[in-house]
Amino acid sequence: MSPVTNFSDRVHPDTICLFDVDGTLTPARLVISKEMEETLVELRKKCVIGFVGGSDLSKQVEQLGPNVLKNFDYCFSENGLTAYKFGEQLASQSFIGYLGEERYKKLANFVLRYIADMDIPVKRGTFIEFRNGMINISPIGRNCSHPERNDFEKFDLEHKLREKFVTALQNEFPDYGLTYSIGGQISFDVFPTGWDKTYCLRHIEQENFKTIHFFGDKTFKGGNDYEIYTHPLITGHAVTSPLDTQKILEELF
Ligand code: M1P
Repeated sequence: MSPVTNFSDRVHPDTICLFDVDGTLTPARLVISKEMEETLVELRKKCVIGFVGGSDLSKQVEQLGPNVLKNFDYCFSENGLTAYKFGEQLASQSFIGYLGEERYKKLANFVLRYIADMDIPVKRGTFIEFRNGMINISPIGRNCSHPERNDFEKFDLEHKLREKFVTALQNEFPDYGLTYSIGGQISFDVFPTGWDKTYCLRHIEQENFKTIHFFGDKTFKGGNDYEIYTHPLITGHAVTSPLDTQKILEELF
């Protein structure tokens, strides 16, 4: 099959559907179902498709499959700070470029000290994950097991550890221009204010899509889908699960 270079093969070439990943295309941090894969293959015949997730590309490959760059027209990792169109990487900016080494060092030292003083049932490894467009901070550590991740989420719901951590960071670094976003189960993302999921829209601006659908599960204020879901250019869909996403797609297309 020859590679797609424009969208004229679609029934609605001026419509794009953008999807959050965790809780929208897949269960949180788990793998996409066969049914969802088939739904997306059919949808791609009708319109342009892309995903926009907070995670980095390697996690999205684990969840959406090794052919993710081929299966979506647009792949937006880290809110679009790492971006691909038709499998080709698009230009972007970096977190460290924005913050600078000195300010980052102060932030990282504060975070590691704060976590060292946290009394939580389990601690594993990778407390700060350094990505291109953001850092991800996890009090339990990113390489915990799946049961440990579920337990932490429950513990955090009760003790509000992440909320308190974010408040401490906001108080300590009021002049850094950073946004703290609790989007998943065990961590929160830290990125320059404005580099939320709306960042990805600058990569599709020149296509002049007439309709931009966005599907996400964390569309409430404070959720990491809120800014894009409420953006004036977006037709937003709040979903409760991947099955709900499929149901809404059936109704729409
Ligand atoms: O996609 C939502 C979030 O998924 C992960 O969060 P957690 O590991 O806490 O469940 C992270 O990759 C995070 O960056 C992302 O926003």
